[in-house]
Formats: sequence, C-alpha cells, structure tokens
Amino acid sequence: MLAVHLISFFFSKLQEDPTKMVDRFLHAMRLHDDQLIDISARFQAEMKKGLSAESSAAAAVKMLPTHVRSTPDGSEKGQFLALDLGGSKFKVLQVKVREGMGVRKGGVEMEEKIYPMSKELFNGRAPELFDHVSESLKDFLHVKNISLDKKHPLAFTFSFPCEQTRLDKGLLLSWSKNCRARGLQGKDVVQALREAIDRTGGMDIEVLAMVNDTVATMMTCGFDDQYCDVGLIIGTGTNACYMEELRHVDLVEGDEGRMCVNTEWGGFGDDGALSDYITEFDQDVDATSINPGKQIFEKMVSGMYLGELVRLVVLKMAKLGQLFDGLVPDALRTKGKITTAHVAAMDEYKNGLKNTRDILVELGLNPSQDDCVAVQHVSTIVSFRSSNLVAAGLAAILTRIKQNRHLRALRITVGVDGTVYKTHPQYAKRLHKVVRRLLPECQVRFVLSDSGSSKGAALVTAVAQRLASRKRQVDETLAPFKLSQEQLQLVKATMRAGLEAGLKNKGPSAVKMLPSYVYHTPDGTERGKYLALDLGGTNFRAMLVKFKKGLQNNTRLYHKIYTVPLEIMQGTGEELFDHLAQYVSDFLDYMGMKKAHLPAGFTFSFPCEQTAIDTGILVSWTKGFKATDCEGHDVVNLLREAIKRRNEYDLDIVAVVNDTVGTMMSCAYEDPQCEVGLIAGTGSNACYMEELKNIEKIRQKKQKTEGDEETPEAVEDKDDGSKGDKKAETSETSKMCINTEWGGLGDDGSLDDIITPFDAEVDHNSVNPGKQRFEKLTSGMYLGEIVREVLLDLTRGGLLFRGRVTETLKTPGIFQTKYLSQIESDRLALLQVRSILQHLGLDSTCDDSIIVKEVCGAVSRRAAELCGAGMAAVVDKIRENRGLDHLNITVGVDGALYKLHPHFSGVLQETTRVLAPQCNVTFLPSEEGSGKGAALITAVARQKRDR
Ligand code: 0WK
Ligand code: 0WK
Ligand code: BGC
Ligand code: BGC
Repeated sequence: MLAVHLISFFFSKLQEDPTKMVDRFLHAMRLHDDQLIDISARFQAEMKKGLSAESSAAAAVKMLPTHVRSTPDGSEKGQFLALDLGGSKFKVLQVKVREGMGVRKGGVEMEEKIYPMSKELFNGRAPELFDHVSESLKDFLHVKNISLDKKHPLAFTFSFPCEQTRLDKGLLLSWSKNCRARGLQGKDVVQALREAIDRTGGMDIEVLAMVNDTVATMMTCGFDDQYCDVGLIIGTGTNACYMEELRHVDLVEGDEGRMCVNTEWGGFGDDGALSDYITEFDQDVDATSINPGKQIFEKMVSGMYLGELVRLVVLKMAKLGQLFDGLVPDALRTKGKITTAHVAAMDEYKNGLKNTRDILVELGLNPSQDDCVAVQHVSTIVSFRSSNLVAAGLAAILTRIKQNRHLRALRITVGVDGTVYKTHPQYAKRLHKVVRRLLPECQVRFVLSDSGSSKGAALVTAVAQRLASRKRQVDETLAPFKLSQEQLQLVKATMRAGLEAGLKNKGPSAVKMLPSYVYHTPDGTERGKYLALDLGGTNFRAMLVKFKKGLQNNTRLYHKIYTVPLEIMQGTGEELFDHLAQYVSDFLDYMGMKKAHLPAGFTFSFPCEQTAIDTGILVSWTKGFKATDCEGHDVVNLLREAIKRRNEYDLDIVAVVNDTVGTMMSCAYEDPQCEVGLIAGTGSNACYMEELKNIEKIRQKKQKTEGDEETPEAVEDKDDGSKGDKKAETSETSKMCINTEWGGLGDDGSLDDIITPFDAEVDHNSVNPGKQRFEKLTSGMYLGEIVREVLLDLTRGGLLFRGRVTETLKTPGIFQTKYLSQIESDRLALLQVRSILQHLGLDSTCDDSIIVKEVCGAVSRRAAELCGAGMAAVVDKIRENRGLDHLNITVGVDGALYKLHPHFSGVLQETTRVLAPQCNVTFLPSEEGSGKGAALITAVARQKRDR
C-alpha cells in the first residue's frame, strides 16, 4: 500500500502542477489583452450596428433607447414606490428623495421588502406573474402602513430587454436569465403591470417610469457622483448602459443632448461575432439553457451560468481522468449542482481551496489536494474570463464615450450592481485592473450601488417629472415668441399700413419711408473708378471700385475694414467723422492714391432725410450709435469737414446712400429684376423701388417748388446724357428707391401685442428706448440680448443653470448674436453649445444646453418670420403698384444675420412665400456688400452732375 502511495506521490511529483494542466485544458478561456482588445473592437462595431436605424433590427447587441435623457442633477425630490423585478430578488420599495420625515438633508430614505418569486411564476403565464407583483405591492403598502387612498407615483425596474418608445411604455423583446412567463413577449410591460394593479385593486398607483436595472443602477450611483454615466450589472444576468449622444441614437427623434442606451450586451455574439471564443462548454451551457442561441455573451459572463460552466469543465476533466481519478459522481453530472456562489467561494483568496474541498465533498467526491487546486483553478479561469469579457465590453463603451466627447482623456464613473460583482471577492478587483490596463488614458471609478437600483428608478421618475414640468414651463415662457399665421398676417398688414403712412405724410411716421434720390437701378453703362465708404452696423469699410469696359461684371474692388470703437460710436460727432476720415486716409495710403481726388459714394446705414443724392440729414442714430452733434446734420458735410480738418487728401463725395439701397444696386448689377434691398444684420431695414407718384412728400415738395418755379432736378431728370432711350426713360422715370427704415415699425405701439416683456426689457436697456421697435425684434444687435433676458428669467425660475444667476448672465451684450448662429447650427453637437456657454462663463448641463438652443431658436425664428412678414408687405405693395396678379422680383440682401445664421434666411424666405403667395421672390445675397452699389449710384450721379 505504502509503495502505491509513494508511486502516486512520486508520479504526482512527476505529475505536472495541476494549475498548468488546467491552464492547458482551458487555454481557450484564458484571454490575453490583444484578444480582449479584439473583442472590445468587435463590441464597438456591434454598438454601432445597434444604434443605426439601418442595421438595428438585425443587431445582436440591441442598444435600446431608454428615454432617460439625463443623470441626476440634484434637484430631484419626491416620494415614490418602486418595484425591482428581474434580478435574483424581487423587491418592493418606498423611496423618499430629499423629502419626508427623517430624510437627512439631500438624502434618500428607503424602505424595502423582498418578496419570493418562484420558478413556477417565472415559467408560468405573465398575468399571474404580474398579479403576484401587484399583490406584493399591496401587501407592502399594508406592511409599511402607506395610505391606500393617496396617489402614489411608481418606478418600475424591469431587468429584461424592452423596446421603449417612452419612459412609461416598453415592449418585451425576449425573456432572459431564468424567466420565460408566457404571453408577454412583444407586449407593453407597463400596461401589463397597470392591468395587474387594476385587477388587484384598492390602491391608486401611477406607473410613471419603467427602467432597466442597469439604468437604475447608473442613476443610483449618479446621485452622489456626477461623473457616473455608465451602469453595469454583473449578477444573474449581465448588461450595461451608458449615456450616448442623442444624435447617434437613430431610433429616437432629435439630436440634442444625450440619452441613456441599454446596450443589452448579453446578446453580443448571438450573430456569431464571438464564435472563435466560444468553447465547447459554452456551447453546452447554451444548448441546455431556456434560450439557446441567445444571450451568448451573458452565458460566458453572468452568475446564472458561471457555476454551470465550471461544472461542465470539471465534469469533462473528470471523464478524461484528469480529476478525481476519473470518478464521476451523479451530482457532478447534474445541471446546476455547482452554482456561481460555489465559484465565488472557490475563488476566495484565503479560504478558496478549503471551500473547494467542501464543495467537491458535498458533490460526493473525495478530491485530492491537486484535484482541489485544479478545480479551484477552473473556477478562477472561468471567473477570470467573465471579468475579462466584461472589461473588454466596458472598454468599448468607455472608448466610445471618449470619442463622442472628443476627449483625449476621460474621467468617468461606472455604477455597478449584481451578486457576482458584489459577492465574488476577486472579481471586482480583477475587473478594475483589466479595465485600467486596457484604457490607461481613462480615469475610471467604480461605484457599487449600495442600495440596489430602486433609488435610481425613483430618480428616473423624479427626473421624468422634473423634465416634464420644466418643458411645460419653458414652453410657456417661449409661447409668446411662437407667432401664429394670423399674427404674421397682422404684422404684414401693420407693415403695409406703415409703408403707406410713411409715404403720405411729411411729418414723423414710425416707418419713415425716406426718399433716396436713386431713380433707377444700374444699366451696365457705368464706368470709372470710385471710392465707396461704408459705415454700417459694426464696421467701417473703405473700398475702391473700378468699372471697366466690355462684359457685365467687370468690376474690380479693393477694400479694407476698420472696427469703430464703442467709445467713438458714442462719442462726439467730430471724433467719429475724424476717425472715418483717418480710416479713408489709411486706405488711400494703402492703395497709394492719396493724390487721386476720387469721386466717392458714402453708404451711411442710418435713417437720413435726403433732399438730393449727395445730402443726408441724419434723423436719428440707431444700432448702438449715439455720437453727439450728428442728428439733424448733413452727414456728407460732417465727413467733408472732417476730411478738410485732416487737410491731406480730398474726396469728391457725390452720393450718400443707405446700405439697403447700396445693396439693392449691387445686386441689381447682377440681376436687373432686383428692385428691393434688405439688410438683416446688426440692424434691420429694407428699401424698394416705389412709384414716384406714390411718394407724396416728394410730389408735395415738387408741387410746392413747381408752384413757384421750374425745379433744376426735374430739368436735370429730363436729360441724363444718354440720348435716345434716356430721353424716353426720363419721361417715364416713374420710380424712386425708398429707404423704408422699417426698423421703426411699432414705435407707435402698433406691435405691442407681440412685444414680450423680454423685448420691453431689451428696449428699456437700449441707448434708444421706445425707438426702432421692429428692429429690436429682428436684428442682430438685439437678438442676443433677448435670448439673455429669457435665459435670465428661466434661471431665476430655477429651470436653468441650476437656478444660479451669475454675473455673466446679468452682463448686457454678453450673448452676441453670432453665438445664436453657432448654437443653432445643426452640425453643432450640444457639446459645442456647452463650450460656448462655458466660454461665456456659464457652467451648463446637457439639458441646459438643450433649453438654451431652444430659446435661441425661438428668438431667431420670430425675427426671421417678422422680417418675412415685412418683406411680404413690401413685395405685395410693389405688385399692387403695378396692378399685377403675379410679380417676379428679386431682393438683394446683406447682413451677418441673413448670411451667417443657419436658419434665418430659410425661415424668412418661407414666410415671405406664404404671406405673399402672388409674388415669386428671389433672394440674392450681395457678394461684395453695398460698396459696389454705392459706387454705381456715384457713377450715375456724377454722370448726371458733370453732364
Ligand atoms: C440589484 C438591483 C436589481 C438588479 C440586480 C442584479 O437592485 O435591480 O437586477 O442587482 O443583480 P442580481 O440580483 O441579478 O445578482
Ligand atoms: C454689408 C454691407 C453694409 C451693411 C452691412 C450690414 O456692405 O453696408 O451695413 O452688410 O450687415 P451687418 O454688418 O450689420 O451684419
Ligand atoms: C437582461 C438585462 C438585464 C441584465 C442584468 C439580462 O439578462 O437582458 O435587461 O439588465 O440581465 O439584470
Ligand atoms: C438703420 C438703417 C439700416 C439698417 C441696417 C438700421 O438701424 O436705421 O438705416 O439700413 O440698420 O444696417
């Protein structure tokens, strides 16, 4: 006998180290980093498939939208009931979030009771299963003495794959783990619960939200950690969710913000994507499961299967005589005899080996030390593979989040729950280590959900309630900006009345309708070299324009832009014009034409009363200008005097034009049908060719002067040198361009019904309160301010920026209109919106950014619609002037708002089309600004003057 022991001991010494034997036997399960990286890459590909509308239906990794759009932000509160079904335990809970007695400040109070959930119920019919759930709920209300009469909001954690169209509706796609109750697949689980609650009766429950346990776990951990954007379950089943950019979730409308996606990664490999990693043991586990071919990844990872995997491996090794001298007791042949709890026990650091012996003895074996070492090592390898696979899956998710957020390094927290992760000592540590090894550039924190997922489910419900109430309040705030067709029709009519009134009376009218003394659009005969000076909204521009012989657009332009400092815009008139004269001097130096004595056209984008082409009495400053001693003065003289004061060059200022007129002329040079000019920039204004006979103030003036002698102009008009047709033309020189100055519409209160308190505030804080009301609803100078006022109001209401009214937000002019254009561009993910807000010193959440974008959209849309209504009034007037049923006309347009804002021009055009259906209006953006137009007018005026 001793001899036998010596031989077997010697043999065993000869025999190799049992762990080496197991390593070889299970080499397919021992995954190296490059394999994990490969699996991670495959999983990333699967995620993309699941997210894209084309391939999601067939995707193995379902990537289910959860309609949870944000993680907790600290404002959730309320009392909720919660059901937690699908994990190893079925729980009913009451969750008090920051509310109710004894809840420590900012804390959450929870009461829970676990109710048995028998196999029969899981394998029976769904209605019975849900009856048991609702009866347990009713029992819980009794036990916890919670009133049955009060309406209770309920959060439902249901840990199976559901296709959700909204938070409180989800169709069960398929059962998993150990449940397969009949009659629920493809049906709405929330409806099934509501029906069961009605069947049980005697309680008033409002099921507000259904969430997957991964989502609830993420929210639970997100309560204390704002970086928690991933939820992970490694329990009976396994799964993960994370906050994905909504624009990547094809199956959900909108591309603003984020949405939590339940990956259902348990299905990874169901399409064969993991076939080269599937071992025979995995195939056996799958073949004997209730859902063969399904949840392949889950069956390699989760607690429901780890024990079985170990059993099958040990069984095979025993059969091959590598263990227990080939003894194979029945217990070892019996499914489920080795549980995951056994695997955890065997894998324990200190007592693992002892536990292994106890477990094997329990199975009716008498294991040798090596057997125990070998079996323990099998458990280690099986659990190690599980944590490695989870690490590969997590690495894929975290890499995707990093890419989504364009970050080089990602700081993130993963909220975790599940018996395997919680009770399997080595598991968590191994997982953390491998994830950090696979993603060295990521700072990953793992937080164990200490109280199950229901806190999270309650928070989802609280968030749902908060988001719903906030959306309602934001919509209420923005409703006055949403103009109805009727209101826009009314604005059109009001504008029309303003045009008519302005043409009629000599005195002040809201829409000033200022004659420009430009009688016709260019005819291509213009020749020569001209200097065009352009004082617009934000800049002063000097331009040299040359018109040469031969084909149409033969113009050469050289220009230079100068920024007019605020203190000059609001200083003295003398300083302002000295500055302009200095800019001109700099430009002539730059062009080497100081001695040229050029003819110049002066685009002056402010309302000027003109009595001739080269005079313009400034009526009133607009757009933030308020230089003194200018209003009521002839701006041409002010410039001439400034040039004289410099006494280093001379200009022949032949014409002064409004930028709308300059823009119309510039565009008419390209398209003769252009008879309207529109500026949608810092300011807002339009001009158009009006019938002379309708311009009463001209006629009146003419009649008055004609009364006492023949007026030179009239004579002048008669012959402007171009013989023949010119002669003909003068007789029917029937039109003159009118600078409407429509910015003043509403100065007489005619727009008060659509002016909101925010508009009133902007007007109040402007340098010209009560003036330019239409402009203050439509132009770039003010849109940013309107948005800021709305954001202030929403923040004061606690709906934005966590209710924190920062100095930044109170700073006028901080929200420049260019930000609107940036924020509203479709290409721009909300991230960039956030960085713009960050840049403005406004720390915002995703939801905040959504609201900011919505406010910008509402304000800019209204501006475009109002301009469209104004333009409809102008073109319809021209059509009626000419007694036409249908008018084809072109509008020359310029201005940063029209040219740079992503939606403004489209909404303006659409509104004009709808409100002036008998006009076919082409909008032609002017290429080179109004300078060319000014030069054209100067060319015509000089021809006439010098003839
Ligand atoms: C506890 C959570 C529950 C989840 C479970 C998963 O409260 O929602 O389903 O963890 O772990 P398991 O119980 O399946 O091990
Ligand atoms: C460019 C024109 C200029 C006009 C300006 C308006 O050349 O005359 O004043 O557009 O646009 P803003 O600069 O105000 O956006
Ligand atoms: C289910 C998931 C669930 C996971 C963890 C899986 O079997 O399909 O919905 O999140 O188990 O409980
Ligand atoms: C001025 C107009 C100008 C418009 C666009 C308004 O503030 O009153 O003269 O055309 O801005 O620049």
